[in-house]
Amino acid sequence: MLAARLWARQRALPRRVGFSTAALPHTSLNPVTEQDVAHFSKFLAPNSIISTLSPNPCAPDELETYNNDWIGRFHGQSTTVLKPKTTQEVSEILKWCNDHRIAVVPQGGNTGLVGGSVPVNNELILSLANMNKVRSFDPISGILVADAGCILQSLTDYVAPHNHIMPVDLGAKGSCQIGGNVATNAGGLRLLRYGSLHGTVLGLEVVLPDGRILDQLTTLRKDNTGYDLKQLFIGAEGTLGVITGVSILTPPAPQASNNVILALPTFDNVLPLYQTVKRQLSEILSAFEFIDRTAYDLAVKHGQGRALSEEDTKGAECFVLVETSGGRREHDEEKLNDLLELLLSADKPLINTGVLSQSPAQFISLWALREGVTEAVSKEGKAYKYDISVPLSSFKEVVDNTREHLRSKGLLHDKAVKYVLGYGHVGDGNLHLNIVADAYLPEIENALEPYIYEVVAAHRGSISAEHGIGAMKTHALPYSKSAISIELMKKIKQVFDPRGIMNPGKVLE
Ligand code: FAD
Ligand code: 2HG
Ligand code: ZN
Repeated sequence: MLAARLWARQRALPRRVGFSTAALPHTSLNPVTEQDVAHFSKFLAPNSIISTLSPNPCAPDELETYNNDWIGRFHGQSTTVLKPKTTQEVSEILKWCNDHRIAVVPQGGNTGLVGGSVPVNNELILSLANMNKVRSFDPISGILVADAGCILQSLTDYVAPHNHIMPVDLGAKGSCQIGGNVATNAGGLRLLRYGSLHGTVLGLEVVLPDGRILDQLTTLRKDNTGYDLKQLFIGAEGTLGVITGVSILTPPAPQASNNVILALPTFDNVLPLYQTVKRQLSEILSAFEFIDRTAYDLAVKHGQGRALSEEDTKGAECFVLVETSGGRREHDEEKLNDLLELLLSADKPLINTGVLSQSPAQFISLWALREGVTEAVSKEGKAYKYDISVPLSSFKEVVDNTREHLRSKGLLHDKAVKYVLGYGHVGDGNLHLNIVADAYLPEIENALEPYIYEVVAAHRGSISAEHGIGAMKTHALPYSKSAISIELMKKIKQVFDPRGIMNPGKVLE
C-alpha cells in the first residue's frame, strides 16, 4: 500500500492558437491608430510596445500569444500590446485611452479559462509582464508587497527562504501573475486552508480608467475606515481598473506536509469519506481534492504525475487527494497513518486503497496527478469548461447526466464529444465539469447551454465558482445573480468606468 515513487514536476504551460471569437460591437469605442502608438512611444521604451502599426510595425504573429487564450477558444484581433514598467506609465496609458475612448484589456499570464484576458475585438492589450518586482517583504508579519505582474511561482520562491508560502496555489502557477490571481479572485488548491483572496489581500494599488492612481496599498491587518474599495477589484476581471500592486498576507510555511491519494470503489463514498477525514485530521487537513476515473485516466495518459499501480486503481470509480499541513512531522504522520488504518479496517471500507507519499518528490508527483488534469485535457482536445458550485452530493449526478444528455443528442462519439469528466475542490463545493471534444462546434455548445446553467440554477448553485465570467458567461450571469444584483453591478461599473473602456464584453453584457 505505501508505495515509493519518483515523478515529474509541472512543466511550463504551452501557449496555443485557435479560431474565431464572435466580435462584440463597441460602437462608442475607437481602435488604436498610428497617432496613438506615436504618443505611447513618447513615454514607453521601444521594447514596451508591440504593434503592427507604424512607425515600427511588428510581424502579426508576434501578437498571437496575446490575442489567443490558453484553451484556444477565444481570439482577439488587437493590433497593439503595451508592456509598461511602472505604475506611472500605466496611468499615462489609461488617461490617453480614456480621453480617446480606446478600449483596454488588462492581461496577466493569460491563463484565464473564460476568455477574459484576450480582446473580443481590437482592444489595446495592456500586459503587466514587465511589472515584476517585489516591493517589500516583512518576515515578521509575512506581508508581501509586489508588482501585479509578478509570476505566482516566483513569489512562492521569493518567500520560501523566509519560511513562508503564498496563500494561493494553482496549476497555472508557473505562468499566472498575482495581479491576474487577484483580478479573478482565484481559488485554487489552498483555499480550504487559507481562505479566499478577499481575506488575504490587505491592499491594492489600482490605476483607474481615467489614469488616477488609487493607492490602497496598505499593510494594515485592520482598517475599518468606511467602504473597503479594494474588495471591488478582487474578482472584477479587469473591468474596473488595472491592478498594479498587491499587498498580501503570506502564511508561515507548514513544518510538515504530507499527501495521500485514496482510491474509492464508488462516488457515494466521497461525502462520508470527507466527514471522516475532517474529523480524524481536524486542524492538519489542508486539501481534499476529487478526480473522477476519466480525469485520472487522462492525467495518466498525458504523463501528469505517475500512475498508481494497476492493483491500486483496480475497481476505483474515483480518487481523492488529501493533503495535511501541520507543525510536527511525527504527529501529522501518525494522524495520517491512523486515518488510513481506520479507513481500511472498517467493515465496509470507504476506500479500496491509499497511496501515501514517502518523499518530497512523491509528494509533488501525487499533486501533479490532480493539478495536471487541466493540461491533460487540453492535450486531448478542445475543452468546454464549466466551473460550478453545486451540492457535493450532486457532483457525480451532474457529470453523468451531462454525458447522457450529450448521448441523447447524438454527440457522444469520436468526431464530437470524446469525454465528459469531473474533478475539483470538494472542500469548497466546486466541481470542474469538462467536456472534451474534437473541435469547438456550435451543436455541442447548443447542447450544453443553457442545459448546464439550468442544472446549476436548479441547485441554487453558482455558474462560476472560481474562474469568473469573462467573455464566456456574460449571457448566463442571471442564472446566478438577481436582476437587482446585476443592476447594482452595472451602476458600480458606471461609477468607475463611465466611458466603458475597461475590458468591454467581459463580466457584464
Ligand atoms: P489572465 O488570464 O491574464 O487574466 C484573467 C483576468 O484578469 C482577465 O479578465 C484580465 O483582464 C484580468 N487581469 C489580469 N491581470 C490584471 C491586472 N493586473 N489588473 C486588472 N485585471 C487583470 N483558476 C482558479 O481559480 N483556480 C485554479 O485552481 C486554477 N487552476 C488553473 C490551472 C491551469 C493549468 C490553468 C491554465 C488555469 C487555471 N486557473 C485556475 C485559471 C487561471 O489560471 C486563473 O484565473 C489565474 O488567476 C489567472 O491569472 P493570469 O495572470 O493568467 O490572468
Ligand atoms: C483546477 O482546479 C483549475 O485544476 C482548472 O481550476 C479547472 O481546467 C479546469 O476546468
Ligand atoms: Zn479549480
